[in-house]
Amino acid sequence: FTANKLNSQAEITLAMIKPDGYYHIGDIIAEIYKAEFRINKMKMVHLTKQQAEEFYAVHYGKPFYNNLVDFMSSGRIVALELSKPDAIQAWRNLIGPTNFEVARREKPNSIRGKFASDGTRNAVHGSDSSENAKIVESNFFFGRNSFKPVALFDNSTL
Ligand code: RTP
Ligand code: MG
Repeated sequence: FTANKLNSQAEITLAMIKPDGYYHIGDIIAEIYKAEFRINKMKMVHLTKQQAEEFYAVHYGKPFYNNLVDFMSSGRIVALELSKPDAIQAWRNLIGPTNFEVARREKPNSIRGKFASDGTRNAVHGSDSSENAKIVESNFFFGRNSFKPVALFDNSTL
């Protein structure tokens, strides 16, 4: 029995509390703990438009891209590296469907079901694959060359 053995069953995912979700930080973090995620890292930032464009580069050219990057750079967000077994799917289940109307109708108790307000403003983000979570998204916020936070919480050595 070692801490490493426990950790080897855990997966990480990168979550964001988006600018609209910022007003519900307490409720969202309570949901994270209730679902037994570990918060490895947490960083509060205000993305520049360029940084938002970089994070969402995979969506470049889609009809919602400009609204999305304007919104994501419009206020503070909180980036979190979460871990637990099957974290990526577990977090996506907890946040609910992308579309706010579907979320409200079909998953009213999900985070988006409760807090999303339109097609763009859907309160939270979650990684969609393990590669994205680690190599792309966590690295974007927490890697060696990542930008300065407004506030940082780092639990990784505990
Ligand atoms: P996310 O990446 O934020 O976790 O959301 P997702 O995987 O559920 O959705 P994705 O398709 O990756 O879209 C990224 C974000 O773009 C905005 N969006 N707006 N107006 C629209 O039709 C539309 N479609 C997507 C949302 O903020 C979505 O979360
Ligand atoms: Mg996505």
